[in-house]
Parts: sequence; C-alpha cells; structure tokens
Amino acid sequence: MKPTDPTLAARVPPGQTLTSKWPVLTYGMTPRFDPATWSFRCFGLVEAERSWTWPEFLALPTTVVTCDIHCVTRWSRLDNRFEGVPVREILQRVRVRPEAKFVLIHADPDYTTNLPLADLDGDDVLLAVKHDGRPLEPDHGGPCRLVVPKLYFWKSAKWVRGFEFLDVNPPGFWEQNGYHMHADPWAEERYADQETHAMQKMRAEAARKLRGA
Ligand SMILES: Nc1nc2c(c(=O)[nH]1)N[C@H]1C(S)=C(S)[C@@H](COP(=O)(O)O)O[C@H]1N2
Ligand SMILES: [Mo]
Repeated sequence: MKPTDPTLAARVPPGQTLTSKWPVLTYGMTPRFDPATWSFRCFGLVEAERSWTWPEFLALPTTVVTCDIHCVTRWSRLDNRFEGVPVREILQRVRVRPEAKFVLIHADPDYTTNLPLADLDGDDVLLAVKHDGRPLEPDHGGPCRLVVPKLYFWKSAKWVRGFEFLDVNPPGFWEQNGYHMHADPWAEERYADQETHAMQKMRAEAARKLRGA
C-alpha cells in the first residue's frame, strides 16, 4: 500500500510500504513465559546492578507511546499504541555510569541487539507489556518487549530480559548476520554489506506473511 495522503506519506521512510497487518517476525520459536521465573536484569557499567521479578516489574510506573514501526523487510505499520515501563525509569534506578556508551539488549531465546545508550535513553522508548490496549501477544514479544520507535524494528527486542551497559559496541544477533549496527530507517541503514542467508530467509518469510499465507 502506497499512501496517497501527503501527511501519511511523510511518515513512511524511503523504501517502505504500509501495512495494516502486523506480521510476526521471529528467528526461531516463541518462548514460553513463566511469571515465577521471569526477571528483568540490568548489569555492566551501572552503579546499582539489579533485577526485577515479574510482580516487581509490574509495579513500576507506566506510560503510553503511540508510534510507527518500520521493519527492515520493508513494511511499516502506523499508530501503534504501546503501553509499558519507560526505559528512563529503569535507567534512573540503576544509575548508569558515565563510561557506558552502548547497551547490549538481552532477550529470549538467545536474541541480542546492540544500541547506543543515547538511542535507548529517549522519552519514547519503553518496555511494552500492552499493544492497542491488550496484553502483548506471545508472538509479538509478550509478556514484555523493548520498543525503540526511531530505529528499524529488529532493535525492538521481543521477550526482553535485560540490559548490559558497556563502553564498547558488540554486534547483536542480526548485526552479526549483516544488519546495520545503527538502523536508522530514515537513512536506510539496513545492511552492513551483503545479504546473508539468514537475512534472505527472514525477508522471504516477511513477504509470505504480508501476502497473507
Ligand atoms: N527476541 C527476539 N526479538 C526480536 C526478533 C526475534 O527473532 N527474537 N525479531 C526482530 C525483528 S527482525 C523484527 S522485524 C521484530 C518483529 O516484531 P513482530 O514479530 O512483533 O512484528 O522483532 C524483533 N525482535
Ligand atoms: Mo525485522
């Protein structure tokens, strides 16, 4: 779908097409959530390493962010209403040390993605537990996913379990597989170099899901 309304068109980054569906893109299987063992942990270059249990996490302040999402496989979906814990509430509590410049996001099942701390530390960045008023579906990252609206959606780790604060910038899962280290959709920071096999597989799967197969 190409938007004809110019204000909508201005919200769609170059090379992207709009969809009202929400494709599921996971490398591997949707993990099972166990509220008794789930935790969210912050470690590395912080003054106060800590972790939250599921009930503790649910007691944190929440916010609502309405944002557009842009997948590197070329679909964009506008006006997603995410609700959850602002990442800044977490950053304040662990007191990030000044040497920390990057964050490696840890997620189930063995997924990682890397971000500059400056991109994680935004007022629209949250640990979402709801989408459009309903608990986040397991396939979309439920019970909790990171949402970083200004970057391609692979940086928004589903089933997020922790932040590791670092003074270096190690590539995460997709970044090791050829995706861009930064991922600004407006600059089309898609790939580092050439498509790897894993990238081709993900792109083919996304195209199939958009066709409704
Ligand atoms: N843990 C985890 N998070 C992940 C992924 C994944 O495979 N595992 N895929 C990423 C990719 S490539 C995209 S485009 C989005 C897709 O989110 P969705 O399935 O809710 O559309 O999640 C990102 N987060
Ligand atoms: Mo993606």
